[in-house]
Amino acid sequence: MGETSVLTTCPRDCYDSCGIRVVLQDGEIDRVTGDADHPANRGSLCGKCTLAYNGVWRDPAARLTRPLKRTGPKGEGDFEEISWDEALDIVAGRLNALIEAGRATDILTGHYTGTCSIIANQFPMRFFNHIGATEIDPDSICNLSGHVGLGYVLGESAKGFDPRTAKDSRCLIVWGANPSASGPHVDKHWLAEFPGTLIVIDPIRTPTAERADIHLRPFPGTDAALAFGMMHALKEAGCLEPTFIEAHTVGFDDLEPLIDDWTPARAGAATGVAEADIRAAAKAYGAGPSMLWLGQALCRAPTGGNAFRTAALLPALTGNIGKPGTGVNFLNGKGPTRGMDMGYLGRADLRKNEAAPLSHMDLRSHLESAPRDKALLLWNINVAASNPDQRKLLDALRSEKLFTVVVDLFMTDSARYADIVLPAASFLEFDDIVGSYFHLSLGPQTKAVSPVGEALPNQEIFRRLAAAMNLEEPALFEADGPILNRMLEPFGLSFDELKARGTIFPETEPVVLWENLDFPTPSGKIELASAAAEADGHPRLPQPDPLARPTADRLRLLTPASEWHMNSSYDNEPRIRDRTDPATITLHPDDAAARGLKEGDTAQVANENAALILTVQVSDMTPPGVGWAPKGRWPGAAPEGLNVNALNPGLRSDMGNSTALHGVEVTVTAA
Ligand SMILES: Nc1nc2c(c(=O)[nH]1)N[C@H]1C(S)=C(S)[C@@H](COP(=O)(O)OP(=O)(O)OC[C@H]3O[C@@H](n4cnc5c(=O)[nH]c(N)nc54)[C@H](O)[C@@H]3O)O[C@H]1N2
Ligand SMILES: Nc1nc2c(c(=O)[nH]1)N[C@H]1C(S)=C(S)[C@@H](COP(=O)(O)OP(=O)(O)OC[C@H]3O[C@@H](n4cnc5c(=O)[nH]c(N)nc54)[C@H](O)[C@@H]3O)O[C@H]1N2
Ligand code: SF4
Ligand SMILES: [Mo]
Repeated sequence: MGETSVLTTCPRDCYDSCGIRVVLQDGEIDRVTGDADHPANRGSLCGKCTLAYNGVWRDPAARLTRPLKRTGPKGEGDFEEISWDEALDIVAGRLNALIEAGRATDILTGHYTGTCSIIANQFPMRFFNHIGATEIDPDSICNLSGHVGLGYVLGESAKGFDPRTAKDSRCLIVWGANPSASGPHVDKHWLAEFPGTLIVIDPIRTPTAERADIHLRPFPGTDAALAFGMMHALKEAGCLEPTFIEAHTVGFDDLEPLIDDWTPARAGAATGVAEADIRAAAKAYGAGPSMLWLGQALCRAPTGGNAFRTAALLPALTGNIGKPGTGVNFLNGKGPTRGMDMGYLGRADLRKNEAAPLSHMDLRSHLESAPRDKALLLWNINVAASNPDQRKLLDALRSEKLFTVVVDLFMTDSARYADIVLPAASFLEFDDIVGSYFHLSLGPQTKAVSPVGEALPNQEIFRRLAAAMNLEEPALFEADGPILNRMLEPFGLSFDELKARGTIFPETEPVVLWENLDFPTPSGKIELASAAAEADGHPRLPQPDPLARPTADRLRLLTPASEWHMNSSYDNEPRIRDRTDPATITLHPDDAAARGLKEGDTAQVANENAALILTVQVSDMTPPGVGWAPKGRWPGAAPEGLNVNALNPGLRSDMGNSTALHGVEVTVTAA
């Protein structure tokens, strides 16, 4: 057979959705590399995936290869291999017993974006919808506050701008995103080639911030005050667009007094940003056409929903939306921006449990509440590493009463607490479709090799479980092939044609989203003031008030995306461990000096919830009052058995019952 290659698409939770070329020798994978012709990554893969996809992801010794049954105490990692039939019979028996007892809602499904390919990400929800299980709201661990906040303003939060329209733009604000880690090719190509003024708003001087013409460094959680200061400066400079405001927004008269109150000087005092820099940023944005990118960390403050509402006022007041080179982008959903029928995948119409989903912020307490003999099925998610309240959550997972099933590629911390572990196939091992949440593209996920051992794609696992439970709903058994073709129908393509073409843009030319300025809000306009928000218990208007700063002995802890991890993935890749050990916290030189700490010292990072020992790095990339310790390490690999999420008691944002992990405060002392 010699050398052949397969074109596929990276399905991880990343802005890039890179094109991948899998090179095979005699049908076996020789190497996983970037696709030189792919518009997003142009040949390279990120460092972390280059190592992981050529390492643990293909290493049968690192992967789960057979179903496992627990033989020792939970958390210890003692398992025996069993057959698929036996594993599915055990799970089916437990779930059917709960359903027959009228307790289907005590079956909890926790899932997120371990893989974002559409069938593996959504199809299992058909099973859970049909049996009437309780869903743990996926976005509540990530960005739900942003969706709710932006939803109040625009009526739709998953329709932003087409990045290709940047060629027509003269200014871009990147607010609370760090694509140098979270979308490295967006950073390296799209941002580097942006034709106008680049403004980055981030307390940390990230590599993305280093690219900026203007870097504003507000203290975390003070972004709304900054936005009001910018609106004041825009008004003074005559950059507000009265005609646009009149025609396409509601609530300006209510909002204007707040704008007048928040001078750039006042905003500067509240945020720590120099007044002149606020004015300079407003001037560049106001000149337009201007784009605004709202990153996912902006909504992870306790006031994150409000921050989103406030930042979204800038395009509304200056008319920077609905025209080439403008817009406000959070995430581009495949339904709202590519017309795909995403609801078909998970079949929400089959849903039997009408109750609101559970928030991840309530998972621990819910597991602790009676009756304790619930069932918890986790797939595409690693709650033991990534959820807050980690110590108590691990205690709850340790309960012998709870029945836990984990579907993953690896023996993660969560899997160690499972009764039954089921091996999932990786994206290299089955066909699917990947749609970027930044670029308006769609790419094939093409099977390159057979799954390792007995691993199966998520969707096949849940088909087999449905059969083992004697369920009869036909939708639970639909095969992948027809679903793939159905999802591509709007584009007049079959899956085989997509595979042959590689990544496509359903709209071949750049699209101006919101061009008709028709907003699905109650008023049909952009809602500067929102009665819907008020009805939900929020202020009618976005509020400028900054989040209170920590007291002098404490630091705010920021734990955003790491360059070397994909959320909690890849910490088991030895070459990534070599690059990321030991676990660090970066402190501003003044904060380090005040604590008698220097580079390389070990420090105790602690609060009411936990204490961790981390190695100190000293750099003014971190502002005074802030500690920076990126996410992604496996708690089980640390001496304490915990990671930074043990320091978060489960802080909630102001909207959506969603995580506010960047509100965590810690003391840092010499260890
Ligand atoms: N401190 C801190 N904590 C955070 C965050 C933060 O910024 N700071 N961010 C939060 C956010 S935004 C998120 S989204 C969460 C994400 O947190 P995690 O749930 O840890 O996310 P991932 O590591 O992307 O994926 C979860 C698991 O999916 C597995 N997986 C990959 N492909 C497949 C597959 O095909 N099938 C199955 N069954 N499993 C697969 C991976 O091996 C991995 O163990 O973490 C949250 N936690
Ligand atoms: N390499 C890598 N890529 C990833 C991930 C990963 O773990 N690793 N995770 C993926 C997932 S699930 C997500 S949700 C995205 C997240 O990716 P992004 O949207 O980029 O968000 P974060 O990485 O959480 O944080 C981005 C920046 O926001 C800053 N920030 C924190 N608090 C505030 C604040 O109050 N105000 C302002 N203005 N800035 C603040 C942080 O300092 C950080 O530099 O990345 C995805 N891509
Ligand atoms: S994680 Fe992101 S940067 Fe890395 S290969 Fe996948 S899409 Fe590309
Ligand atoms: Mo996320």
